[in-house]
Amino acid sequence: MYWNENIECADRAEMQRVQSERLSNMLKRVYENVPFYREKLKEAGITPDDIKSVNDLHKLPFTIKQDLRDNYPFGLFAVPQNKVVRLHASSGTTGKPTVVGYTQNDLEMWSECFARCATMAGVSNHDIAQVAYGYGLFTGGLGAHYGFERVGASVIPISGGNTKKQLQLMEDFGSTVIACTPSYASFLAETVTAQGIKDKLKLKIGVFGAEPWTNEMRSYIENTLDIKAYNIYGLSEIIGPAVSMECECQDGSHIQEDHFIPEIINPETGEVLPYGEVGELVFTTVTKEAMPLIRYRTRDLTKLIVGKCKCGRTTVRMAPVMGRSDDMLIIRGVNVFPSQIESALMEVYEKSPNYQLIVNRNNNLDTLEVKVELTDEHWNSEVKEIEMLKKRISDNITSLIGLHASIKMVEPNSLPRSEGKAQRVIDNRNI
Ligand code: DLL
Repeated sequence: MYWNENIECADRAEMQRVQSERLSNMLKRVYENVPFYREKLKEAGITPDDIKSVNDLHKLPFTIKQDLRDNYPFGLFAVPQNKVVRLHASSGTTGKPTVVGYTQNDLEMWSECFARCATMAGVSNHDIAQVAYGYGLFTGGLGAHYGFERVGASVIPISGGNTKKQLQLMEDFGSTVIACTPSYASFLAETVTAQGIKDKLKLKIGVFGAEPWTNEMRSYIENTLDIKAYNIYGLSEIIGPAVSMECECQDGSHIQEDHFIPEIINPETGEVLPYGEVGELVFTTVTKEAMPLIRYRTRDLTKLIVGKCKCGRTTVRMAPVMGRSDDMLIIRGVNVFPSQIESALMEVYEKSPNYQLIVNRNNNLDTLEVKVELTDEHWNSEVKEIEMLKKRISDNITSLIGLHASIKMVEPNSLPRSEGKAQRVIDNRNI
């Protein structure tokens, strides 16, 4: 089932024609209405007329998160304030938040994109969709809400947290779809198992995103809740959730490339990389009215997959995000992504582990500690068994990333649970 077959299954030439036309219109709009971009294009010696098609995209300058901060709050808007009907902002742990505005048409486009995604996951007007992403400045809750409504599903706008109530409504209302972060889904799965209520639930589909997650974590959630788990990707600067989504083939996420043109670049040099190579994902939004972005550097590392998918869609796909170029930890010269540690843990752990990485610097030497939460079963087992588990985890991490980590097994339920995005890393080196 497709939501918009004409575009989702368009041939390349048609897609590029649509992209080129929209790109050209967008550039004219920003040149006229956004002083920041007019200056930037002038500096690069480019006028909108120089960009004839998507093939000229690489000539345009990049936009980075700092540009949004420097123009806080509304400096990048391309429409007057009376056309802006919604504002979202990302919290940002450092500096000012990044603010994104939407016109009525932008919200329409966002709901259309989410509706395509929901349909990809098999969600329809026969479903009851529980939205456990946070509602508020974060785009997850409202983005999913209007998208599921667009396909006619019955939406439960419960927002994140309050696990007891989540499970009660899930059971009483017979929710068939759950949308939340994968770390919260893991926690829900854990609680469902602990309460022995799986048979009382009608869940079939999970729409999980907003943070990286591993295949191992997917299997844990799918097996424990007996659902199919789909990856949804997005970032507030572009729209929020629904920039891309997995179909039933689960072989990369289809990008809504008639709205957001993707490129992969070498994060060091900015050079565009060919399809299939891993690098930083960059998006140019070609239909957004309130805040169009030219070649926005997401910092997310992935690769693009071209070619018709088995589902019939032809849109370019992105592989699961393997990390962010700014999340990558460099420990004693070794590049470490939290997702690699998670994979190493999951190979020896039969459930989705709760863990935390703590990086310290002692006498100029970086150390990595991995705190792993024990299950009740392990906690009550022999010390020897826990020691064996610890050794297997340690060996696995060393063989996977080539770095020694000290492993600390901690009590069940002692690490913080997340209702939104999980905080996996505590890097004490910058303090
Ligand atoms: O996380 C939007 C969203 C909400 C996406 C709900 C999916 C579901 P931000 O808070 O601006 O927006 O964070 C964006 O989160 O650049 C990625 O680093 C990460 N991210 C989002 N989705 C995924 C995913 C929302 N499926 C940042 N896999 C992005 C890996 C993801 N990382």
